[in-house]
Amino acid sequence: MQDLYPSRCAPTAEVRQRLDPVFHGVWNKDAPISLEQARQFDEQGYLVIEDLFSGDEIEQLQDETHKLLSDPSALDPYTIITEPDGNEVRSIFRIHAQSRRIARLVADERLAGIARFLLADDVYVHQSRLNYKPGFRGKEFYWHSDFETWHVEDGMPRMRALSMSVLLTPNTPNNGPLMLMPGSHRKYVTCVGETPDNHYLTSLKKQEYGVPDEDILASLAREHGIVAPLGEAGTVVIFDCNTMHGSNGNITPLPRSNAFFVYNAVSNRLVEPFGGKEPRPTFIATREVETLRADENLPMEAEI
Ligand code: 6CS
Ligand code: FE
Repeated sequence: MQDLYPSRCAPTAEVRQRLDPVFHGVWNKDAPISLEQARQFDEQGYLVIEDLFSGDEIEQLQDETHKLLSDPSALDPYTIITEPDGNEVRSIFRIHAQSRRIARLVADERLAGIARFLLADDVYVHQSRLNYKPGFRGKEFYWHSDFETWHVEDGMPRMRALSMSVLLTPNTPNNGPLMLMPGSHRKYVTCVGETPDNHYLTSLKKQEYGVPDEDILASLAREHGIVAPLGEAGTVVIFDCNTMHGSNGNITPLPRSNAFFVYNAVSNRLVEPFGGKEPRPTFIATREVETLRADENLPMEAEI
């Protein structure tokens, strides 16, 4: 398959044009979001939706994530990523396959239906994770485009995927909220440097390859600015696979915990990584596509 988005293969970094639509569909009156929201996502590369869930559902989700964190022994050990300089849990990957409540949430029509609409295709979960960013010790996530990594290291062919970050704790100006460069999703920033073997063993702790150079980041920030969507638990931040984003460390006592669900179009399923290395493990990048079905929409309270 032709590599339309080559990266980490040239001596210098470049800013290239995006070749794919952002909103892949056409708005209609039965859409799950308004025309303004669809335009916001298409033009800015992100969208914030509040009040999708009831207070009870948010509490259920917080209880579930506390349970996951409090009993890591019940999890697949390789899905637990600790902070680079300590044993605090930084992320837990593949949570939709390790928690039935989260499996229901990720398939919930209020989320998957929006992903299906924006990607104009059936969808599956490419990746899910809890980023805990604990108080005092949660480290940063440096600037990056998710798609650049998913293309080079996982073999995601086109830009037809999006992330939904469900805030589990209040995201305040101080505790390391997600930062995005609005509009940056329409440019493809290539990176330099050969990807190390088994790069994920370090990149999920601290990413040093597949990060743009500072001159390009500075010019993107000058042109697009930086926003940090804040909100209470339950707020959902939807962002395109190629929107430049990152987040600062958290030295406040308050954790900044978010659940991330990455929806990929079924037509955009992974092929061989374009970077030529071994594919990353499936706990990071799903290779067995299980299409999410609209009828699997059980309220989170329901016990299976
Ligand atoms: O490598 C990845 O897939 C993960 N890394 C980051 C910093 N964001 C996307 C994803 O969680
Ligand atoms: Fe990311």
